[in-house]
Amino acid sequence: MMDLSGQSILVIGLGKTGTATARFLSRQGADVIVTDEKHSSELREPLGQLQREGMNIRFRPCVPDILSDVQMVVPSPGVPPLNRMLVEARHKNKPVLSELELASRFLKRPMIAITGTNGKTTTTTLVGDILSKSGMSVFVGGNIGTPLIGYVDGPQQDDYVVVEVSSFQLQWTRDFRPDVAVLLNVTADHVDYHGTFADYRLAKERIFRNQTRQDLAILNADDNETETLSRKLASKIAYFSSSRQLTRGIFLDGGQMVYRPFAGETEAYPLDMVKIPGVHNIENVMAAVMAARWAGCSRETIIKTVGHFRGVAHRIEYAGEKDGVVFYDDSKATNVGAVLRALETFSRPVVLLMGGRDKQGNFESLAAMIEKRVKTLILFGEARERIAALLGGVVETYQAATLREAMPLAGRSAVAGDVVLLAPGCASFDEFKDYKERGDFFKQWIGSLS
Ligand code: UMA
Repeated sequence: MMDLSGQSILVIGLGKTGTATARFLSRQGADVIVTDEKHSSELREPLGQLQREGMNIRFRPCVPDILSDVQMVVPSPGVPPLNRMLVEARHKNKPVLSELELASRFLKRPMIAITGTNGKTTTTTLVGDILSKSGMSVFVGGNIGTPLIGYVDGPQQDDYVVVEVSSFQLQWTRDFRPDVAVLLNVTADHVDYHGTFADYRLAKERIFRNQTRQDLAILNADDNETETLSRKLASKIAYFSSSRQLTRGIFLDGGQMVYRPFAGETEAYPLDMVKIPGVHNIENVMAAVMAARWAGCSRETIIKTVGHFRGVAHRIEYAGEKDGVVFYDDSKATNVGAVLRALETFSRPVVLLMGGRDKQGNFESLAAMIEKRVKTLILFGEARERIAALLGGVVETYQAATLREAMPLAGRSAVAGDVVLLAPGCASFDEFKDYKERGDFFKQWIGSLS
């Protein structure tokens, strides 16, 4: 723990993280300066809230001058490392710590931290579920929604803390040391923020940096960089693989997931307990099983909880079945990359619902995958004509003005054995408040079929 009282600390960004951080620091007796690239008039809500709570904070416009008076800087995750305030802070030798780093210094509970380009929300949620079903009390937070700093500001009464951590939060860590750290996969993402792919990867690997022999690192044996990484780690290592057998770790063998914690000892899990689709989800479950076993959960509770787990809402979420047609809600797929990932998940013919408010996505890049996986394309919303012009000729295509009108078309196009997938590749705002309302509408419509 560190003594923050009387210290002058600058918090950059007044979103979820910055607001919770400013509150925490003020309660610790620090002299808190908050700044944001937005004008204070756009920040009436968070500023007003903190002031009503009696927090000792001052707002200053976001210019490097304000750094002279501070002893430490806590940037919000969304502030890129090359932001001029951060460059200047380092130039002036001011320590820069992320909210995650700060929070972990005050954390008193054991922590399971999960990162990766894809699947971290699913895995974090699942680990949280298994631990709770095992009778433990758990705080689930981090990048998934509630910053960890808010948790350490409270009584910290839970048995475990399970946090989703992003490369943005890991960037400014120093002593951060989770008891269990999971790296699911690393593929290109957020390069605009980190500068290069190598830097993005290095930020993710910081999750293991301070682990010791008492701690567990869970790694993807199928990732090319894993071998190099594992040589650098002091932690115990548990591997998962969806493509080959392992002497230690968890892997697939026929219809089973086999966990071999030590050479010679094995534990089997039926593969059909996994109800969420795609190999990537099998990998997420594998990582979750090892984290949960480490935390003392039983095999039986794991099988039961995984069997009931339907994934995270609106992310390739199983939404129901009618006459042999299975429906999936991927309303969260608001860009072309996410549509591609969703389509890779299915081997059965797909009736794809795509459209909404256009974000000028490069839909043409979907052509090959659509030809391979999609049987019928149903386009809706403002973007429908542009998408039709780019992709309409590839497979049978229909258009409807709204998702509401598109749904019956999808219902009629699908036969037993098909998948109906809502993966819009667009924003929802032309018809709905947000992607959640769009996904809920889709699920209600399916519910009304039976
Ligand atoms: N701001 C600046 N300067 C900048 C950038 C931002 O002043 O250079 C200000 C903005 O004007 C705004 C505030 O900072 O007022 C926003 O801060 P933020 O973007 O860090 O957002 P938060 O509300 O604090 O939310 C963050 C995470 N956001 C990002 O990492 C971009 C949320 O993850 C997370 O849920 C939340 O903390 C709680 O931990 C979102 C996300 O998209 C879901 N994460 C990325 C991902 O999952 O891929 C990493």
